[in-house]
Amino acid sequence: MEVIGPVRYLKVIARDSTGQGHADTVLYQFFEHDQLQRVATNADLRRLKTLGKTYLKCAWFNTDESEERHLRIFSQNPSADGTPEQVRLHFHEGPLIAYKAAAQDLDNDGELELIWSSDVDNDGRSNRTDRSRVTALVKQFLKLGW
Ligand SMILES: [Ca+2]
Ligand SMILES: [Ca+2]
Ligand SMILES: [Ca+2]
Repeated sequence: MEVIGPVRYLKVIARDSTGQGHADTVLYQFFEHDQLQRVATNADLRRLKTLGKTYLKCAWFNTDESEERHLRIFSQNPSADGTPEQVRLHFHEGPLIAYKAAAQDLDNDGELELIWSSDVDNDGRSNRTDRSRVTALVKQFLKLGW
């Protein structure tokens, strides 16, 4: 059980704003020590475009204006060499983690070669597509340098 949450994370929230049964809107918030630091700037939004598209495919969204369902994504660098050894994805339902995924750089060569994932895109199957979605989210998140 994790008592201490990540120092910094990106919170990603998707919504079905038109009531069509699928998410169409993505919001991004940058958190540090569980305090909102800022919302995404236009420059962030450009860099987050691909991440948002991938996240929409995960079908983890809210049907109202809430933030109940969201993703918290963050990196960990226990070796303190400046390049993360792990990136973790927590898919939240309110304060609870509904499911998780992670990528790890086992040999600390800068490549995150190990992917843990379940059915991150909620299509009822846990397969390579889920792993590729995790890989894409992780890559796009790392580009932010948050
Ligand atoms: Ca490293
Ligand atoms: Ca590696
Ligand atoms: Ca799946």
